Amino acid sequence: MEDWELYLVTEEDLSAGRKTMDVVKEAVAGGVDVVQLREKNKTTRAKYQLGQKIKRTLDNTGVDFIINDDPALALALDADGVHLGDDDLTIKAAREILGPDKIIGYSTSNLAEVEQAKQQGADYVGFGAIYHTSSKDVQSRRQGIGLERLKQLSPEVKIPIVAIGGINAGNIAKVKEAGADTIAMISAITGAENVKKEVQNLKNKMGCKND
Ligand code: TZP
Ligand code: MG
Repeated sequence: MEDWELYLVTEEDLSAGRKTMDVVKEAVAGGVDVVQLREKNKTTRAKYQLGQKIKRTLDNTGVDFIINDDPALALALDADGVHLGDDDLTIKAAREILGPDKIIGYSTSNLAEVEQAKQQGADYVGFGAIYHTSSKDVQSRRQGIGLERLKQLSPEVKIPIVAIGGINAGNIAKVKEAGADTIAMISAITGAENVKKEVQNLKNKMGCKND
């Protein structure tokens, strides 16, 4: 988690007609550090089957694998962790299912939520939507919260902050500079014409070396 720079969140419906599996392979070749299986329009069974393939692709690459929403699916896939939000199981319940070693991330939009997630045992927080996004139906109070809130937050928070929402090659450097430890994105990666090249470009813009 400490070395996560770029975090891909998958969504086949936002992948320009390509399969998520192909987007993941290209993104890994380009250098993403972590992949989250999201896929809001797939059934649990379909996510399980796709997750098994992604897991095989990520094994031995050093790229971490996170499952959105569903701790049982994360356990069944032996993923590295789960990402939760307000509608999902609590962090405590997820911890009971997954044990002490798996990563638990939690979605937040303000300092109070970050503090609460940290207290409840989250290993990292998602923070956003930084900019306006149409990739997710975000509540208006969480939409486009801006860099100032991120700046205010970053010195105080002792767990990694994963910034998300409307981030792309044009604004990624600013978000990183405002204090995000990790940058997460759906459409700027999944919708890119050349996913591998775009991931390399994004990592360069963040000032990371491509490894
Ligand atoms: N959580 C907050 S904003 C968002 C999620 C999953 C969507 C991010 O998608 P994009 O395309 O990178 O704006
Ligand atoms: Mg969720």
